[in-house]
Amino acid sequence: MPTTAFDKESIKKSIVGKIQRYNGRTLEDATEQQIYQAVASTIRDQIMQKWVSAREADKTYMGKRLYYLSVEFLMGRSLQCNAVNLCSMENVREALMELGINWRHIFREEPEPGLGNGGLGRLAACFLDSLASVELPAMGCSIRYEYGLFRQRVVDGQQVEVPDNWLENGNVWEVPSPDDSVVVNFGGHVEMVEENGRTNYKLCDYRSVQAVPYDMPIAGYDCNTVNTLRLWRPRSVKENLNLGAFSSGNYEKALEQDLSSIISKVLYPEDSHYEGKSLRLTQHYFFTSATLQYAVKDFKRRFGTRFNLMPEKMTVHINDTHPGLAIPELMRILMDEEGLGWDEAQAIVSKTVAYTNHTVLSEALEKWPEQMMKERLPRIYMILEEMNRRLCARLWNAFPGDWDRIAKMAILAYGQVHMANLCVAMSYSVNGVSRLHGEILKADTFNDYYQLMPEKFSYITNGITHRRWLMACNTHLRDLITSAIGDKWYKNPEYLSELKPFADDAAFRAEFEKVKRFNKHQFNHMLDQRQGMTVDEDFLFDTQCKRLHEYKRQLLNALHIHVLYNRIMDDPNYTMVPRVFIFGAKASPGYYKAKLIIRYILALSKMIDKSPRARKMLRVVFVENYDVSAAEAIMPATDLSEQLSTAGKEASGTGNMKFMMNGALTMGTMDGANVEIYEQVGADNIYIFGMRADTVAVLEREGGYNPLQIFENNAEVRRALTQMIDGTLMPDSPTALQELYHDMLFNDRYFVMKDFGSYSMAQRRVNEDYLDRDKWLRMAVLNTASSGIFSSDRTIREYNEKIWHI
Ligand code: 26Q
Repeated sequence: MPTTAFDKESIKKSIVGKIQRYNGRTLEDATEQQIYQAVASTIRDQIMQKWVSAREADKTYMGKRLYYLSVEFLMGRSLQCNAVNLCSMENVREALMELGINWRHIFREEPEPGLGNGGLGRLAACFLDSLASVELPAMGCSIRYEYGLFRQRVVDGQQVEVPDNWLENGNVWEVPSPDDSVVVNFGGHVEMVEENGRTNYKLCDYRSVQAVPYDMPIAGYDCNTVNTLRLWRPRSVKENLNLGAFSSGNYEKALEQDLSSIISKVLYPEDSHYEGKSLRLTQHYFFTSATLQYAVKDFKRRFGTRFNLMPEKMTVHINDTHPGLAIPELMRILMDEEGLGWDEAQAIVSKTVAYTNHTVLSEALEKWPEQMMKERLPRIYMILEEMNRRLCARLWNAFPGDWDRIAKMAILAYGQVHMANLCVAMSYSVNGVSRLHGEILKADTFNDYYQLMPEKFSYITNGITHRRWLMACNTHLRDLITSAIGDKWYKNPEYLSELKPFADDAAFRAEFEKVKRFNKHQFNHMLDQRQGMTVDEDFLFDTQCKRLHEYKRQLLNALHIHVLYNRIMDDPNYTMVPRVFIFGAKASPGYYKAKLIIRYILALSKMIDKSPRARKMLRVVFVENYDVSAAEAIMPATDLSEQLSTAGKEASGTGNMKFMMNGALTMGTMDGANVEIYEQVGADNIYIFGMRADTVAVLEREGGYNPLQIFENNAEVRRALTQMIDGTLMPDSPTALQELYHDMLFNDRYFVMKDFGSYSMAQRRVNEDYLDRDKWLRMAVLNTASSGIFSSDRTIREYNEKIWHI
């Protein structure tokens, strides 16, 4: 055990002492929030000891460093996971118990930093945990948003967004590092000056914003590595504030000029959907520029001006295209500030930056109007123009005369900056996040580039940190596994496979079932706490939790529930395995159809609850404000995981892995990482349905299919759809779901109707299998036992072998 671990007695002493010093109270009089602060800062003290020595060692480190740039880090709460990683969780739990305090109550006082939308942001957070735990020197870099992703409420059967003021009570985990502040410039114009026979470019009349780093320690599991998540916070540069306007009382004008007060106000709530807002562009440049300036400073501290060493000594990894301005920004620093020539600078940059793609949806591809880029970032725009000129010359040689193709591949075309083309052309590595996704990138999305530079392309299947998503959130399953195979899987999760023989052990299966029951009970606690309701713990828990998006097909799930309801109502003898369908999903505030789908789900829930008979077999629960903390209660309690995306659309998925690890079976299409889950567990331990990606692609090329035929031939579907708009479902607003109905019949872009039959058949099999308790539990155990490969430790090791070489 690491020597810095605190024993139980010192933990108790520290907590009581802090409450006395900071709050001037005794433990008995302290609020839960105050006790939380005391417990968290006790754990923080322990991390700090390691952080100090890690930073000390860093000073003489001459190897490679990784900068992982992401516009989102969806961290979730830190206290429990930090305690787990420091091997102090047991001591903390016992210390609190002896002080007469319930640790679960204290831990939920921690506000959740929701600095991300969904998969991409949560992946970045899992990566930080794994980077530290496999002891790679890395820094995560992003923005310190004042408001995270909105909090979701349900009012009158609809989503309502509420601001998420996560910093209200301060943040125990952050430490400002003002010494590392840098200045980022916006706007202005570029002047050329001849100096010593060389043309230099100078930005004039620009507006400056200071970037101050706020650092969060990231402690690895059972080791001495403590990495850093660096969140940049803008601060106004004094000279910059419009003092004239300010002193004449024109505060609005003074503030309007103060970019710094708005840059980091709020995280944009769009997930897999691009909107060309200029403030967003400003956010992206703000944190990439700050990060790159810091990285170059650190490089120079270590290696002086031997910039040709840069590709060996640092990698800048960009999480999707959002931090893609790292490419022209590094060019700018090397040329304008360090005096390198174009060729030299480009050779370095294109060996230093690596890019991961997370989506193939065309509406999510990032593009910026050239005009906006020119006005906000004139020097960066200039560099992009020159980069584009050289790129197109090269493309012209490769594909002479093929203008269409060249325009498709260009960085600048049709008045827009194409960030994906910039990232593919100028980075040394482009990777997908599952095998299928990697293949689609090569065969389709980036096929033109793949023909030209095939060696850049790879895929690395996503993963999740088994520490948060099993060891911390499902302590009873953790202990059961450890009682069977020991604890070596904590450090090497692939050992989970040693659990496979236990699938045939009746006593083990019985214990496994008990754990699931306990977790359903814990889920009920959470649900009761959050929205004052509970569900029957005897029911099968069937869950679809993820961002709301048409391609993820929550609609398919809802339509199926609707059909089940009608079966129950129409046939007094109908029975089924009692099921609760659990949904959790935030819709982007401007995504109208996604919001309609939420209304549909909520209306179904209400309609079912009105029938005492239907309620005995069927419930629909919408978990409000689905976030990391909710997920931590939902995953362990779930029996069946719904992964219904139209094949070819979900790049990977990571929720699918969390459910599997916690012993849920997957109901899924052959999409993203579902394909690899299928390979790990085998066809007998998963429910696969629906069209394959190649079939979908063919149908799409043919311009779709005719859903009306299905409507005409399938009476159950027809009935459900009709009820959607005839007042049966929503007596108070019968026409509310008209657009959903219309889309399903005339513009079923994601093939909901097409896959319905196959989905419904697969769901029948679930019913049968669940009744056979031995069979079901055997499958569930095998899912957990096969999940080791989906630990992000494996993912990170693969990134290091294939891409980073640290
Ligand atoms: C970009 C520019 C402008 C506005 C918005 C965006 C934007 C924001 C968020 C584009 C995409 C996203 C988020 C994408 C995302 O979360 N993708 C998910 O990434 C996961 C991790 O790799 C995968 O598992 C999921 O399959 C994928 O959907």
